[in-house]
Order: sequence, then C-alpha cells, then structure tokens
Amino acid sequence: MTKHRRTGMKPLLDPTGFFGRIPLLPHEMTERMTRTQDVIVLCHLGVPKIDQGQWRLAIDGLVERPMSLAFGDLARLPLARLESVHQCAGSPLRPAVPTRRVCNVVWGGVRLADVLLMAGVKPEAAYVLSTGCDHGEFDGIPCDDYVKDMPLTRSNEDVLLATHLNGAPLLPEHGFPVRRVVPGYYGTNSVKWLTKLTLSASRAIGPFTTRWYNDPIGDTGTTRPVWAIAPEAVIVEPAPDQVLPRGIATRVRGWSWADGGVDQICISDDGGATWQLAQLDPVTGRGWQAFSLSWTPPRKGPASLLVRAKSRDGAEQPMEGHRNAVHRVEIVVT
Ligand SMILES: Nc1nc2c(c(=O)[nH]1)N[C@H]1C(S)=C(S)[C@@H](COP(=O)(O)O)O[C@H]1N2
Ligand SMILES: [Mo]
Repeated sequence: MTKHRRTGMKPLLDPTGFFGRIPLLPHEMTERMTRTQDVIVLCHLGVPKIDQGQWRLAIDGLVERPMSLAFGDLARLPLARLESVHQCAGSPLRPAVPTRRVCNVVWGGVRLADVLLMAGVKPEAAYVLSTGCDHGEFDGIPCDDYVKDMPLTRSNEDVLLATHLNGAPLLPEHGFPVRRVVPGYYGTNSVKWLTKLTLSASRAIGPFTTRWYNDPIGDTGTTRPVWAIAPEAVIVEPAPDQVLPRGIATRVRGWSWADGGVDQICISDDGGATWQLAQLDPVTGRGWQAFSLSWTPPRKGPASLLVRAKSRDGAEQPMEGHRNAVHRVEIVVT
C-alpha cells in the first residue's frame, strides 16, 4: 500500500466508443446461472486496456487516511462471493423502454465495507463516488471518466469490489481488473475499470449522474437516480409463437427479481383482466427467483400471456410506459 497517487492516467481503449453485446432473449434464459459468454455487455465509451500490475485504486475525499491500493493489497482482504441478478437499465437516452437486458451471475471480490474501514470514513460522508477510467464521448458529450454515486448506508451492505465473474477473473469488457458491484441496483451503478473511490457529502456531478440516469417522479418535475432495481419478470416458457394444444395443461415458467426480492407473481391470459397466482421460489442471495404456473389454454386462436411481479416492498410492475413494464408473450392455441 502506498500514499503515492497516479494522476492523469488515461488508458488506451480497445474498442473505442460504445460497445455492447446482445443479451439472451427471455425464452433463451433457460438456466438459473448465466454463462459468461451470455452475460450482457454495456460500455458507453469503450473498453480500457489495463495492466493489473500497474492498476491502482485511489481512495480520497472524506476519509481519515487517503490511500492508493495495488491489486495485491485488495487480494489480501477476505474474498466474498455473491449470486446476483445483473440488469442494464436500458439506454439512458430511452429510459422508459423495456430492454430485458438481464442475467444472473456469481460475483467474487472484496467487500467495499472492508476497504472503507481501512481508509476510515469521516462522519460528514454521505455518498461513495466511484470512478472508472474509461473516457471518450457519449451522445456527443465529452466524458473524462465514468463516475457513479451511491448512498454510503447502502455501501456498507453487500457491495463488492469485484475481481471475479462466475469464478474466473473479470474479462476486459466486464471491468478488469476490478469493478464495483452494487447488488440490487441497476448495472449502470456497477462501475467497471474502477480507479477511484471518493467519499463525499454530496452526489457526483458528472454527466452519468446528472444528465443521464435520472427518472422523473410522476409529474412533480423532480427526478430520482436510477439506483434500485424495480420489480420485473420474464417468461421463459412458453416461447414466443409457440403452438400449444387447447385443454392440455402446460407449464408457464420464468424468472423474477427486484431490489430486496419479489413477493408475488401473477400471470394473465386475458390481457390483464384477471390474474392467477404463480408459484414463486424464495430468493437466494441477490439472485433471480424462479416462478411457475400450470396453465391450461382455454380456447383456440392467438393468445398472450402476461406476467407481473410485486416486490417485497409492495411495488407492482406497470403495464406499459416504464423500463419494467410487464413482459408479454404471444402464442397460438390449436
Ligand atoms: N466504467 C464504466 N462502468 C460501467 C459502464 C461504463 O460504460 N463504464 N456501463 C454500465 C452499464 S450501463 C451497465 S448495464 C453495466 C454492464 O456491465 P457488464 O458489461 O459487465 O455486463 O456496467 C456499468 N458500468
Ligand atoms: Mo446499462
């Protein structure tokens, strides 16, 4: 551990510019654990190339002991593993469009709380700002880096400085060598290529926390940061356009998730006029929860199935107009 701080370090990017990988479609999300090759990839500015030996994590702001940690300093801390749903909030330019970019993975790393303990957080601190060293331009706006924030109270829960994804070191596109992972928050908060933690009394001021990633609260003219994952569910079976025989029981199944867990899943076969309660598995860690329902198609012709999740804190999925609008699958009954 050194007191030395490297500044002005701008790594090369490869590729440069927006980079993403198409996720599995809901009917392809057949496995509880998503294979790394199927994990979503979202990079606003490109993928920095970082040498693990050169990498440093600065901890500054409202701390007793500002410091700079090398990878080996982190590796000496206890390793934590956590299963967690990992979901992109969608494009910040189209925040109300459901994208269902989601997967369920195991993160490995050290607890942010352990690192903050080493630095000694001052009582005035209320937020943890995290800086990623990617840089460039997004939507025509120049960005020196990628900075996100979160309340300090949440940081002391199960937030990780992750070094591993599904048991292997992070791939470059997932944030190698170290990223923040905020289980239960949308992926945008899980800062990749982490190089700095800043303890602050106020929120971050960069474009990724002020210009983008704020949702309007009704018609109040105020906004809320895109932090906690709202309740959501996807139908895995039946698949779109699947043909099912009338009068024979079939299984509707899928995954549901929400920050803090899902409490109830309902399925409708009449456009939302009536709902049937599905069976719902309990939550493990921060992972997604399986649901299933035995359903007998009542009549011939085109049919649609809708699924709606209710979180433990009582929030229900909206029918439309939000990123977490209910998922609908069109099928055919013969
Ligand atoms: N530094 C940095 N961190 C980032 C991003 C980014 O562009 N730069 N994209 C965010 C977004 S929008 C998402 S959805 C997740 C995606 O993580 P993944 O690509 O490892 O799945 O990373 C987040 N962390
Ligand atoms: Mo995202």
